[in-house]
This record gives sequence, C-alpha cells and structure tokens, in this order.
Amino acid sequence: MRVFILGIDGYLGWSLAQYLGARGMDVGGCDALLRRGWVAEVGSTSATPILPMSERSVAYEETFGKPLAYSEGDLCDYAFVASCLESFKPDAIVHLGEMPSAPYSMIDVEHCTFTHTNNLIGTINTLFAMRDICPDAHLVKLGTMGEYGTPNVDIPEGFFEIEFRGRKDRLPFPRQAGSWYHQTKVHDTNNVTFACKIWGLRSTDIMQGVVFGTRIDEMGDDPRLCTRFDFDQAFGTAINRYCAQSVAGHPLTVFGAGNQKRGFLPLRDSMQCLHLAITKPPESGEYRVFNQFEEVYDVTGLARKVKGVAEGLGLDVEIANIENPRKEAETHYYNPDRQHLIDLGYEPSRDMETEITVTLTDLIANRDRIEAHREALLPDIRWDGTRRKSAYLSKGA
Ligand code: NAD
Ligand code: USQ
Repeated sequence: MRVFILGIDGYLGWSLAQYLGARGMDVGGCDALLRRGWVAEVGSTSATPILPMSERSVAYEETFGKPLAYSEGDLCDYAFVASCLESFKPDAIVHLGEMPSAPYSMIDVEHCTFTHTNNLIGTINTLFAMRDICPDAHLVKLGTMGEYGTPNVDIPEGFFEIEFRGRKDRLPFPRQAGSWYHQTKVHDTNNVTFACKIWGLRSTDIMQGVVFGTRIDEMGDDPRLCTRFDFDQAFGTAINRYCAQSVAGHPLTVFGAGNQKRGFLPLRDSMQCLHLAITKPPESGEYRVFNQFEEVYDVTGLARKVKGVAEGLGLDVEIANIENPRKEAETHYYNPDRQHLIDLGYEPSRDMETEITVTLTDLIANRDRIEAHREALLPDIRWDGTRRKSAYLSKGA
C-alpha cells in the first residue's frame, strides 16, 4: 500500500511514517518545515533533539529498508500538491499538514488569518488535486474533538438522528469550536464533506483528542528516529506540558477551576487508529467520521496522575491553579462516543501511567533543553487578545 503523509516532519507525521514503514508500506510525504519556525517564534524548542529531514530520511531507509519519498514544499501551492500526488500515486493520503495550535491562532489578526489561510487552502488544494489526479485514493483527514466543543448532551461520531417539527433526518452534529484554530477544522470538515458529495471522493475525518507521549516502539533506541516533543504554551498540549513541567521543577499549570474534560490518547494509539483507518477504507463517495481518544479526563485529575508517576521517579512536583488564559467552560458535561474504531478492531495498548513513565524518563534525559526554555512554560497568550502572564490562583490542588 502506498501512503502519502502531508505534514510528515511533525509530531504525528514523523511517527506515522515509521509506524507504516515498519508494516511494509511504501511511504512518502511532504512538509514546509513550518512547525520548527512556529515553536522558535514562541521562544521554545523541541525537548527531544530532532534532525533535519535529509538525515531523518537516511535513518528511515536504513531502519525500514525502503526509501522515504520526501518533498519539501507548501500545501498552499497547488502546483506543488499536484506534483506530489502525480509522482507518488498514493492509495491513501493522510492529511496532518496544518497549523495545530489553539493559542497560536489566538495571538492576533495575523496569526488568525495565517491559520485560516494555511489550513483551509492546503485542504482545498488537496481535495482538487485528488479529484484530478487520484480520485480513488482515500483521504484520512485529521480533525479534532474540539470541533464539537462541550455541549450539554452526548457527542455522537459526526452525525446524529434528529426529529424536528414532525420530520426526521440524519444531520451533522453541531460544531462549537473554542479557538480560531478549532474553527479552521470545522470549516475543513464542511469542505471535505462537500467534496465527497460532489466528486465521489472517499474520506475518513478523524476527530482526534489530545495526544501525548514521546515515542512509539518503532523508533527503538535510534535518536535519529525521535519525534519532536513540545512543551511551550502554544504547541505543548496538556499532559506533555505537565510532564515537562515535572521534569523542570515548574508547578503543573492547571488552567482556572481545572474541571475541563477532554479525550486523551497516547501517541502509539493515535498511530494504531490511523493505521486502522488506512487499511479499512470507506466506499467511494463515502464521508465517515471517527471520534478518536482513549479516555476522558479532567485537567486536574491528569495533573494529579502525572504528579503521582513523577514522584515515583523521585521528582518533587507541585500543582498550581493559574488564571485561565482561555475563554472556555471550566465545569461542564462531556460524554463523546468512540465506537467506530472499536468496531474496526482498536484495542488500547497500555495504561496511562506506563506511558507517562516512558515520557518522563525520556524528558529527564533532556532536562537541560526544557530548563533553557523555562519562560515558555507559563502562558501569556490570552483569548481576550492581550499578552499577560497568567497569575497563580492557588497551589497544591
Ligand atoms: P505538527 O505541527 O507537529 O505537524 C504538522 C506538520 O505540518 C508540521 O511539520 C508543519 O510544518 C506541516 N505543515 C503545516 N502547514 C503546512 C503547509 N501549508 N505545507 C506543508 N506543510 C505544512 O502537528 P501534530 O501535532 O503532528 O498534528 C498533526 C495534525 O493532527 C494537525 O492537523 C492537528 O490539528 C491534528 N491534531 C493533533 C492533535 C495533537 O494532540 N497533536 C490532536 C488532534 C488533532
Ligand atoms: N490546559 C491546562 N493547562 C495547560 C495546558 C492546557 O489546564 O498547561 C487545559 C486547556 O485549558 C484545555 C485543555 O487543557 O482545557 C486542553 O488543552 P491542550 O492545550 O492540551 O489542547 P487543545 O488546545 O485543545 O489542542 C490540542 C492540540 C490540537 C488538537 C486538540 C484536540 O494542540 O491540535 O486539535 O488538542 S482537542 O482538545 O480534543 O480539540
């Protein structure tokens, strides 16, 4: 099977290349290396040292025995996207190539419009190139659980049955995004659905929860195969930040009341889900939605979990509630479905404590890289448009 990964240099993309390469697939991909620059712009770096794509490609071929068909270029350039698909001839395209940070998209009008232009145009270019070059290929597109927001009812997988004024229909479940970034994912969802309807493309739109962890088994002990790991206020996600904060002796930053619930999943299970979606494609013209997460946790419970594991490794960890830089519900109902992947054979690989232990161990080896960027740990990007470091509300949650 031939799989082309858009955004192959990223956190998920570089891991997925290896997960698929280890299973005998022919893998190609492209990237504009933008994530490296965004993290530098917010004053940080990957905690795990990462190599340029030229050296990653050499390590990939040595390990998995096949070349990696890599091209550098921008998905917003239609000619580039078309040339990638023409030369690689993919059976599946995994679209990970977007700007993924909610805080980064909230900085100011330039960051909001960049996020919209980058994410929407890249996806539209991909859809047109698929129509004209490989209409039978399967698009696996990364959406986000955050598209749904936090409604006071259960969240189905994409669609729900509704009866209104005596008539029934199956309609898209309402989307209520919580950042300009999450809004771009909602717009993408509409655009991918529309392309499947009018052109008969096939797509799996994955509403993915928050991913955490430093590694997958396929990386082995080769540091050249390591994926990036961010901990800054914009590109670090909750558990990853808590782990980095534990290692740097920084209080774990629970935002506001800390009752916000989200779905989380380890990197290795994110890969398992993507592999299942790729190997079990939908019918031509079908647009299907998977909700993808392992378990729902609130952000205080998560902080306590990380603290417990970290203390077992000899780290001294404090939890602090800080002023929430975001505008979001801090106490709410949250009960999303996640049956479609289970129906395809998904099984969680290991418990969360084990994964957090692996992550902390990898980060302890890179403690100096986190400490050198300590300033990036406390947020100052606020949803009201101001830039101000969050104040501590209380310690010792
Ligand atoms: P990432 O930033 O590490 O990877 C995205 C990659 O795409 C980067 O290497 C970036 O340089 C590249 N890219 C972005 N715009 C591009 C463009 N115009 N042209 C070419 N390359 C471009 O992010 P990630 O964490 O690996 O996330 C991958 C996808 O999964 C994103 O769409 C994100 O929204 C989604 N997602 C991630 C998570 C998570 O917790 N990591 C959760 C849910 C959904
Ligand atoms: N949070 C804290 N402390 C922190 C960081 C975050 O309490 O130090 C809270 C946030 O306020 C939020 C929750 O943790 O309530 C999740 O925040 P996050 O930064 O981990 O995740 P989010 O901004 O939602 O974005 C991340 C990825 C994004 C992906 C999304 C999946 O960056 O690409 O789409 O997770 S989901 O959350 O399901 O929408």
